This record gives sequence, structure tokens and C-alpha cells, in this order.
Amino acid sequence: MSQLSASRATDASIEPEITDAVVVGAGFAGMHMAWRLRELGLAFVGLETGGDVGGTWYWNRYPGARCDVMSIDYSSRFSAEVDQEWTWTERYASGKEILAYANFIADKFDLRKHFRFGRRVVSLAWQEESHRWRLSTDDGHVIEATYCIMATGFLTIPKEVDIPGAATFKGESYRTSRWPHEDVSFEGKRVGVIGTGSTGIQLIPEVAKSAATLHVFQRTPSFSVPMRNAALTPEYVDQVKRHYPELRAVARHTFVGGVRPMSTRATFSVTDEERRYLMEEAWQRNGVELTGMFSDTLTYQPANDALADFVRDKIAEVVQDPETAEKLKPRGYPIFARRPCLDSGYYETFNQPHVHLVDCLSDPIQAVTETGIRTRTREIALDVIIYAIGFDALAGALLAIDAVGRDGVKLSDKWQDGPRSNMGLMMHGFPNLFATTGANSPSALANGIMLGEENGRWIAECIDYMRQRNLDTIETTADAEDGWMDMVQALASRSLQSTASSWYTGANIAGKPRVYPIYSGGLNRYIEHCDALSANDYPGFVFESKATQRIDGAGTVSAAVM
Ligand code: NA7
Repeated sequence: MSQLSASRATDASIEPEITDAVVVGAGFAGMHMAWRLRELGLAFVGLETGGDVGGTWYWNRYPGARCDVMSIDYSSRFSAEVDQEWTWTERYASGKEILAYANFIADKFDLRKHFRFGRRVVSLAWQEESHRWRLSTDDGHVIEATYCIMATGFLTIPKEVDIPGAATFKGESYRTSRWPHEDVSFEGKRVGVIGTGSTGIQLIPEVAKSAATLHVFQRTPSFSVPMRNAALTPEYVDQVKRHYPELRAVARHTFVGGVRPMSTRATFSVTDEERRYLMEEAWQRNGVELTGMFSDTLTYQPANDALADFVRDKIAEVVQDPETAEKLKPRGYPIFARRPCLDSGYYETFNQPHVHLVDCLSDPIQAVTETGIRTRTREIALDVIIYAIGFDALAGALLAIDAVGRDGVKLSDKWQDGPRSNMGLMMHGFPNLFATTGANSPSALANGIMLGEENGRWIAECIDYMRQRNLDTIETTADAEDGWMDMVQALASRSLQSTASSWYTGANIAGKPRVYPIYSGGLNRYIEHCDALSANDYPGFVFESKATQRIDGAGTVSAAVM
């Protein structure tokens, strides 16, 4: 963070630009928020670090980037017109197509004009007297706003390259999370990819198509299932367009926010033969079905083992070299406890003679050198190194900002044991600061566009509610926040997801607290919680007005506090 800019925010002598609201981030959630605020008639400023709209899809342009939520669901809900005017071409859209869609929406609703691009928010400080947030950006600009909405996403801050010598490499280096906007050619080059999470698994088959040699540096193997992506036929698209309103309504009442099988069938309620048949069918048809094929995969270890064994057997079936197959088999953590990966020919890629797996568990990377990568046993000469090493996910984007709330409480102190909030939307001690797709919402487990837009709707309705009643601030109570976090933890304790080392639990970043902060009760239940609050005058929240009244949510005027 720029020290200069951070100090400018706290330097009261600097004249700020004053506005009603600031929206940070121009991804789908930020664009939707801007549109909502415009409808409300608020003056607001949008700030975005990237050079244009698109959020995660603006940055993660690596070859093979694709969303693992079906395109007809991973769609915006600005208006029914968008659904009719935009046509998805594949069952699972490519990153390129999703970015084109983000641009289509920005153009159609003329949203770009609300954003200042290339600006990073470096500090945020609550001003008790004016009841405003004072923000500073990395170019030294200071803004004060009554409402601050952090549409900053949960896969925003790339993990730092933590391998010694990385800066000394004389060839080409790329990070998937900051992929160049120009085409990158691997033709005839010796390429190394570090990382085999969802990103690496999407990237590796693409790089293998043109590289002279490809070395895949794998530390923890992932469980991956076939995506079976396909072009959408005109007949299918016609049907979908005719039924979009119903599809959208149904999606809102599902666990992830879209078409995903969720069976009530327990793993051992069927015979071994039937189970094998069901899993085989799903593997051939659309691997994602395996994530919801049995009700107890993520709650009962023997059930989880049965599915994990099936996928390990599949790896052995696909990968011809038994030694490579053995190294690709994940062990030691439950299947789907880390992010499930959907691939297009990932395991098959290792049957190509120019593709080599480097098992970094038995032969760890020691350093990047000027000419390649040195492991414990050998040196591999490379022309290109690609880092697909992940993110400081979930809490990372907010913690990257020096945020100070009421009574000088720093967010970094409040969150020292992990992110805490009420529904991922608001935090005690941080009035009028809202977040979309927050760490304690369904975040990474849900359809990100739908969640961001549901959050945006809730925030806009809340601001409207306050303005109609001349209320200046809203803040969640500590009790309500504790109650939500107790529920998050209770749900997490029932799921095997909280037991694995992954970016879900913060285990991929040194020094990060090990907690599973995500609400795992389903997007549908989460939306019900949010709607119940707004329908009942916001129980668990406290409002203040300039008339020096403090009003507890649900309408009780209790005391003067100013
Ligand atoms: P992930 O899932 O965090 O994967 C990162 C990968 O990089 C993972 O295999 C890591 O191994 C590996 N990694 C990280 N640092 C190193 C070092 N120093 N040496 C070797 N290997 C390393 O990130 P993704 O970008 O793939 O996916 C994130 C989400 O983006 C994804 O779930 C989708 O929602 C989109 P490790 O597991 O730490 O052993």
C-alpha cells in the first residue's frame, strides 16, 4: 500500500470530494450496484483497480479459463431484455465470452461512466462527526461518502509468488491471475506450469496443445471430473429464452443458484453395483453431477471415500503410465472438500509424450533459476514459467485495504482470527459499510453473479429504507454478528469441507488464520435470511439519525447517542 495515500486519508486538512456513495469494484456485483444506486437517484463514485469492467474475468484471462456454473445460470438479472438479447454459445461459458457479456451489460446500461478505472482504494476511515467514510486511492485522491459498498470479490488478491529466485528467471513469466491482454504464444517453447488447482487444471490442456514440452509442477493433486462442455444448439437456446423467467425464479431457490443435482439419496442406500453404475453414468454425461449425486458425500467419511475411490480408479483408467496415474491420484483429504475441479481433458493430457508430471511432494521445487526450475533432484530448463498458484481468497480483498471503523478499530484487528460479519454484508463497528459476496456469505459455494446481485438488491433496499426515514447510519449489533458466525461455524462443523487444507480455510497463505468462514447452508436459505431481515425492519441492526435517535432494528427508539 502507498504510505503517502494512506496518510492522505487521515490527513484532515485535505479537502475531500463528497458524494452519497462509493462502489468499489466493477465486476458483475459492482456494475449491478451502480445500476441500483442510479435507480435510487444517489450521487456516487465507482472505483476499480482494473482498466475496465469484468472483475475476476478482466484479470484471469489465461487460456482455458471457464466458469464451472452453467452459462444460462451464470447470468445477470438486470432486466429480462438482457436475457433475450444475449445468447450463450456453450453449456459452460469461456472466460472470454463472460468478459464480452460483462462489456455488453456495461454498454447496454451505460455503466462505465460511473467508474474511475485504474484506481485502487488503499484506506478507509469512519468519520464519526460527519457519519461518512473517508477513502483514499493510490493516486492520492480522497473521497468522503455516506455509504461505502465493497464489491471487491473473493478471488481478487493473487497469492504472492513464494518461490526463491523467481525474479532471476530470464525467460517469460506469467501469473494466471494477471494474464496479459495480448496473445501469448507457447509454440515451440519449453513451458513449466506451477499449480494444479482449478486454474492449472483448465490451463494445462490448452498449453499442451502448442508447447514443445510441458512440465506440470504438482504439489497437492486435485480431484477433477469431466466438464463435458458442449455447444448450445439453437433449439435449446430458444427453449431457454422462452422460459428464462421461470428458470431464474427456480435458480433463486436452489443451493448454489442454478442447475446442480442435489440428491437426497445416501451413498450406501444403494448396492455397490448400482452405485458404480450411477457414478459411471455421471462421469460420462457431466461430471458435475457427482458433486450432488449422494446426500452424504460431504458429511460422512465412508461415503466420501466411496466416491473418492471411484475417481481415483477413473484416473488410473485414463492415464496410461501407471506411475504418473498414481502421482495424479489425490489422497489425504476428502473429495470435494477442496474446490471441485471440472476439466476438459486434463488427465488425458498426461498421455501426450511431451507432457511431464513433476511430483513436488516427493521432489519439491527448491528455486527458480535464471534458466528454469530446480527441484531437489534435478534442474529443468524452461523458456516460460506460468504461476497458477491461487489467491489470498475470501477476506483478502478487504484486508488489503487499511480500514478503520468506529472507535479506531482496525479491520485487521477485528479479523485477526478470521473474517466476522453479519451475513457477509455488514460488520459491527463499521456502520454504512456494505460488502457483496462477503467471506461469511455463501461466496465461493454459490453462483457468484446471482449472489452479488442479491446482495446488491438488499443493500439498495436498505439504503432506500434509511433515506425514506431520514436515518443516517445502519450498523449490525455485536450479538447479531455473533449469532450469524455461530451459525456459520455450526454448519461448517458438519461438513468435511472445513477439514481440508485449501483456500476455503485460508491454509494456502502463510500466517492466515485457519477457519472455514463460508456460510454453507445454501444460497436459497441465505436469501431467505436476508429477505427476512428487510421484511421485518432489520432486526439485529441499529440505525441512527441526525435527530440524535438510536433506533434498534424492528423499530424501537431506545436512546440518544450523539
Ligand atoms: P488454488 O486452488 O489455490 O490452487 C493453487 C495451486 O498452486 C495449488 O495446486 C497449490 O498447491 C499450488 N501452489 C501454490 N503455491 C505453490 C508453490 N509455492 N509451489 C508449488 N505449488 C504451489 O488456486 P486456483 O487459482 O487454481 O483456483 C482458485 C479458484 O479460482 C478456483 O477454485 C475457482 O473458483 C477459480 P497446494 O494445494 O498449496 O499444495
